[in-house]
Amino acid sequence: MAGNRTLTIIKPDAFASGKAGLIIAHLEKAGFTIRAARVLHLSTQQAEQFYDVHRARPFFASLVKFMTQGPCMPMVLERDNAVAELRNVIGSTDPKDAAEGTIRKLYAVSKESNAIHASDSDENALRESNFFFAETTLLNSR
Ligand code: FUP
Repeated sequence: MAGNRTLTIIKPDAFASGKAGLIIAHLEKAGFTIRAARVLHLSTQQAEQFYDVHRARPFFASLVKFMTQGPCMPMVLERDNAVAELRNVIGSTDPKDAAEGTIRKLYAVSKESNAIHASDSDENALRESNFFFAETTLLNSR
């Protein structure tokens, strides 16, 4: 899947406030196709494992608490140059710094409650997709 697939999560803040539909519409308008999707409520252990790279950071405990506060919606998305294109569409981590029209500018509340996750490399896209989805649940490209 390297190159044309990436992993996104509609985070608990955006999911709880009813923004999932708007965010999916935004992603589809930006040329992404949904190849897998589910709704789940992460356990503390799952959130810690997903964000393991940030374990030593001061915001880690708060981030885990935020990600486990309610259901979220991971999806595997496909389009050309998927990782870089999705990073452009979501905008900067902190909505204060995000460009106009990006998903975080439109829907994020703060640097922590920032509405959406996107993989930052092809390697992480594969790792994160495997975290949520079995290979057999992924649709193949036509
Ligand atoms: P991003 O790739 O834009 O999601 O940002 P990072 O990988 O740097 O951070 C992962 C998540 O940690 C962010 F989405 C939100 C959270 N975070 C904070 O809560 N505080 C910070 O100072 C940095 C990140």
